[in-house]
Amino acid sequence: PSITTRTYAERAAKHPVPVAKQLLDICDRKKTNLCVSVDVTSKAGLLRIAEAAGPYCCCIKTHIDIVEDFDRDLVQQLQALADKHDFLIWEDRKFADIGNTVRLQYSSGIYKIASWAHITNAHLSPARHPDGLASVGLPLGRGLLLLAEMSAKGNLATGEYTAKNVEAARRHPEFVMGFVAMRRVDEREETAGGVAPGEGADYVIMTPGVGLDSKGDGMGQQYRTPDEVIRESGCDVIIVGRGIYGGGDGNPNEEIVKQCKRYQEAGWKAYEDRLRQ
Ligand code: 5IU
Repeated sequence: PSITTRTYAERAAKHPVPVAKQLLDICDRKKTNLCVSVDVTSKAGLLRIAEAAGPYCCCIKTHIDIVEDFDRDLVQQLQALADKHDFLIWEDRKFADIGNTVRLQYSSGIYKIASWAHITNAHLSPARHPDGLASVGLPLGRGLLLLAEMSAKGNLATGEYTAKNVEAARRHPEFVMGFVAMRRVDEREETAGGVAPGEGADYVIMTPGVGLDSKGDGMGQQYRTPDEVIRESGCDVIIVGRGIYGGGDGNPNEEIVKQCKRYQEAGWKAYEDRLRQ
């Protein structure tokens, strides 16, 4: 049976990547498939939004390198919020260099991403094997998403490139937990380059470009609804940024909570409808 007819709980029980298991369990427990993307430039703003959104989401996605006043305390506080509200942290780093370089970018420097981010992601472009990242992330129990598709208008992650991502994922079943993609890229024979999905293979598809009130942002972003993403396209997690925090330094807390509830409800309804169809 197709992955889209299985519940998050059923999939969690069998998933080979510990962090994917954790994520799917959180979705089931909190009844949410919402990942909140927080692209703000201050430590206080990031923590405030994570605190407000925490109860309603399974994951908070960060761009840590845009924070002007980054320090170790920021990631410690973020980790404490993740424990308190039961969500995972995804640093949307989009690694894209050779194995030896990404290994260092992941483990070292100011951010030491591997030390605090449960999930990170990478472009496949420079190498067919995410071995460099796996050497750092695997011992720490981290998970990797490959960028099989993107949401922006006219992006180049299509066709053969998408298929190569799916192939690469199959070579690291214990570390690659899934894909950033716009649809169920792992179940389409034509995009998988003729390679049949592995027996019991389960990839978590996390999908940006989700908005209920807008179709785009004038800078290439394209928005679809939670129903289009989860039910129609078979993706697993909706990623919502400005639709929730509002852009700039962020909406007031009451508005963030209100929008979180709205997207959580819409995403969960789409999931329940998909199980029934
Ligand atoms: N993001 C995309 N599209 C992609 C990928 C990542 O929008 O294809 I890969 C990121 C960028 C931003 C968030 O951090 O997801 C979406 O934010 P908004 O919901 O504010 O557009």
